[in-house]
Amino acid sequence: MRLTASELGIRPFSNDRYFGGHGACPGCGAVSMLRQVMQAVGPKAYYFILASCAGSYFPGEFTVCDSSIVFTVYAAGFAEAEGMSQALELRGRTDETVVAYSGDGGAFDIGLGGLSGIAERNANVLVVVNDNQGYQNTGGQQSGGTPRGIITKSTQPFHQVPAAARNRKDLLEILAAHRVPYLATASAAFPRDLDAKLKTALTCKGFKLVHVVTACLNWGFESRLAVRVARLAAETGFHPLYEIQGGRRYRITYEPPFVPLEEFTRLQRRFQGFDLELLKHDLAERWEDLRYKAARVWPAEVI
Ligand SMILES: Cc1ncc(C[n+]2csc(CCOP(=O)(O)OP(=O)(O)O)c2C)c(N)n1
Ligand code: SF4
Repeated sequence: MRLTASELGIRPFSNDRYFGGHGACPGCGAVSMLRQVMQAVGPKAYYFILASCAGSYFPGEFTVCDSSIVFTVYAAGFAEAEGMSQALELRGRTDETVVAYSGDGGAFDIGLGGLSGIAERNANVLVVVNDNQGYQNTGGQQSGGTPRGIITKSTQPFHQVPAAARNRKDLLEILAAHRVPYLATASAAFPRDLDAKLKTALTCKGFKLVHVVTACLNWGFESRLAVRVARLAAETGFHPLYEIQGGRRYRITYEPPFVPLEEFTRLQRRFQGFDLELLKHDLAERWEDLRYKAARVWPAEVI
């Protein structure tokens, strides 16, 4: 016997790609980002979700989106997405999009080998990295994307490595070295910028990645403040918004007013006892590097 969608308790499809009923923490900054991603990508899409908090954004009991979802593992997730894009291509189904969706732990650390592989092969996949600056689904441990000095569940009790002696990976720089068609950073609190970048990404055949920093409640802010925290991340220069075409052409898409960093840090517990000067130094260096690269003029034939 075949049951209709309403008999199964599944909500009817609407113009919204992502419905209410998710299982994320109330106030999670990633959910509005995911909603924006799904709206921009449209219904004909396959999402490969690497192990992360996103498992709770799609609880499974009730459909909360109208695209196909595959929950997968760190080591294979990116390659599975590539395989799907190849299968669709072989069948001439070029109007469908394959998305690999990963946390920073998956993209910066555990799945980095797979990510590098599909970037090298220029797989026709849109990668969305939900960077909440830690392994948040397992309680908030430090990842390769956690800025230096920030207190996480795994750094706080031990302080084995002094903050100044640690490094942070720059994922976009790693991928720019692969010379992929399109890379961008974005923020859920800047929806027009995010939407424009997703649309640009979707016009590129091959590898494209949008790296979104989203506010996570494990950062220790009030749940109503996720959008404000995400907005301040960009306004203070903590999270620069830019894009890179062909691994070389950098463009800063938002010139921040450089609101004092303290406006951002004072809202979050993870910055308690934190060496703000270290962060200011890192940000100044990052901006100098970014401006240098954005000012560089490449000959027209170099993509
Ligand atoms: C190989 C492997 N190691 C560990 C885990 C346990 N695990 C599940 S989700 C998760 C955290 C993921 O962190 P991240 O990728 O940053 O995504 P977030 O949860 O922060 O959204 C971990 C460690 C796993 N599923 N597979
Ligand atoms: S732990 Fe953080 S990222 Fe995960 S659902 Fe909760 S608020 Fe969102």
